Amino acid sequence: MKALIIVDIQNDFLPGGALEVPEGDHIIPLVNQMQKKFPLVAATQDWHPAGHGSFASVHEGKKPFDKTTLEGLEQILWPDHCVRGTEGAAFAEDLCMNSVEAIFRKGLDPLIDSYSGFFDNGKKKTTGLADYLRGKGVQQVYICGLAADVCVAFTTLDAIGEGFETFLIEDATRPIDQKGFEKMKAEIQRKGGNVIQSSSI
Ligand code: VGL
Ligand code: ZN
Repeated sequence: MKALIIVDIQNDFLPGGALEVPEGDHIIPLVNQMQKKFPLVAATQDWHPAGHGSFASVHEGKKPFDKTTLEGLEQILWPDHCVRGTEGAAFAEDLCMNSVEAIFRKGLDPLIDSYSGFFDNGKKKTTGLADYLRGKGVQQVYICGLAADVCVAFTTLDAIGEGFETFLIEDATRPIDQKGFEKMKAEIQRKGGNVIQSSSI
C-alpha cells in the first residue's frame, strides 16, 4: 500500500510567514488534489516550544541562517518559527486536512532540532512515523510539502533508510534554497530514492 506524507505545510513556511519558502503556497492546490489518490495520508507539523535552541534569537550575537553547534550537532539558526499553539504553527488555511489520518509533531525538545518526520537530527528519538506506516502495511511512501531542501529532504532520506520504496514529488514541494535542494536530490537518488513529478502518480 502507498501513503502520502505531507510535510510542514504551516503558515510560517508560506510567503509572509516567519520562515517563508518562496512559492510555498503554490503547492497547496496540488497537494489537496493528490490526496485523493492515496488510501493513507499523514502529515507532519513543526511544533517548537518558545525559545527553541534552533532559533537565532536565543543565541547571543547570532542572526538567522548563521551556523552554530547545538548539543554537539551542527545547527543552522532559524528565525523564530512554528511556536506551538501560534497561528504560524497552524496548518495552511487552504490545505485540506479532512483526509489526514494522523499528524506527527516534531521539534518539541528545546535542545535538538528535528527536520525529518521520522527522527530528530541526532537520531536519538523516533516520532513513531515509521512504525505507524509499517503497522498500516505501507510499502511505498510519497513525500510532499515544505521546505524541499530541509524537512522534505530529510524526511525522504529517512524513509529510504527505513526501507520504504520512496518517492519525492518534486512539483509538490518548494525549497528555501534551490542549490541546497539540488544537492539533497542527488543524495536522495544516490541512496535509492525516486524524484518524480505528480503527473506520474
Ligand atoms: C523546517 C527549518 C526549520 C522545514 C523546519 O519544515 O523545512 N526548516 N524548521
Ligand atoms: Zn523548525
